Amino acid sequence: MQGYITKGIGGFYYVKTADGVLECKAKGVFRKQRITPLAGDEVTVETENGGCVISAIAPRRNVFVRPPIANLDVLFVVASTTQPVPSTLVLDKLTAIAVDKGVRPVLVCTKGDLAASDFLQKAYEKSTLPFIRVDYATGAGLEEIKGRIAGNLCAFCGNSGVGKSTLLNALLPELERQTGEISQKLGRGRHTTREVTIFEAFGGRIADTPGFASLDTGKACYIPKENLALAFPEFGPYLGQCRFTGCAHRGEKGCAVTQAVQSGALSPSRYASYAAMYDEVKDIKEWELPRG
Ligand SMILES: Nc1nc2c(ncn2[C@@H]2O[C@H](COP(=O)(O)OP(=O)(O)O)[C@@H](O)[C@H]2O)c(=O)[nH]1
Ligand SMILES: [Mg+2]
Ligand SMILES: [Zn+2]
Repeated sequence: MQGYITKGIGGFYYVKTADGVLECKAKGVFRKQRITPLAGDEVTVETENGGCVISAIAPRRNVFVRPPIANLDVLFVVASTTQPVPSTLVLDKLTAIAVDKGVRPVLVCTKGDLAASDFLQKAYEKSTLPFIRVDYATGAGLEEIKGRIAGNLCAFCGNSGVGKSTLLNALLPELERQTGEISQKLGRGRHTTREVTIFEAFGGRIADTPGFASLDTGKACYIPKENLALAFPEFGPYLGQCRFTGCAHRGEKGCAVTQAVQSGALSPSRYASYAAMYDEVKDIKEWELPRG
């Protein structure tokens, strides 16, 4: 039987199949291969000694280590206009990591009622990244977010306090109850659950990722310098237009990317993030990069 892992906890995996959620163990072979099944994994379930076991894990389209999840389609990167004040560098790192892993990033701007959101909007208007401003007074933005959930496995990230829980509760007033029910079923009602839990909503799936503040923007997620420009999708048309092959877009003569920044076709803040990220990784050797 086929399904996907909604949650893993204490050596048990909860696999959503056409017949409902099955409590499974993983076959011993995975431990030998040092493979840990993850929420989001597409798996095959068999019965063994009257219980259910995960016998196969489909190849992963992508994996995140922290939070532990596989096969994300869409990453909503939540940024608030204030409290906390957004850092375009942090946002650009998150979106670049997503793009590098084949996940589509979507920026969500909160707290537009507390401070102007146009500076953020401006920073992204020349990127190809979707930018959704939510307004809880009017409900603006919520339908667009639901539309982007449809058909996808999604997660929300962003610094503590930007409004991730508020957004999830606005989208799904049922959410709190739903996660409460799940943790009760697992006999963990007392604890606030720290595991990733995937639930279905709006024709798609949402990964509830407690403590998912910032992805692993650390070493585990460094993007090698050769791939970095590709993680800024709007640079695409200029790549290959530079005078020198292998141009790093860091001040070389005849660089089409920096020319596009100067002419206003590309956003200076996006380019500044690219430059900062490039300078962070430029001296790291490929073999020093644990890729997660
Ligand atoms: N005024 C205003 N407050 C918000 C908005 N979104 C979230 N908040 C508040 O910001 C605080 C942090 O929100 P929370 O959802 O807990 O952030 P999280 O840490 O990302 O989950 C809470 O006090 C929310 O009520 C918003 O759009 N406008
Ligand atoms: Mg929260
Ligand atoms: Zn260049």
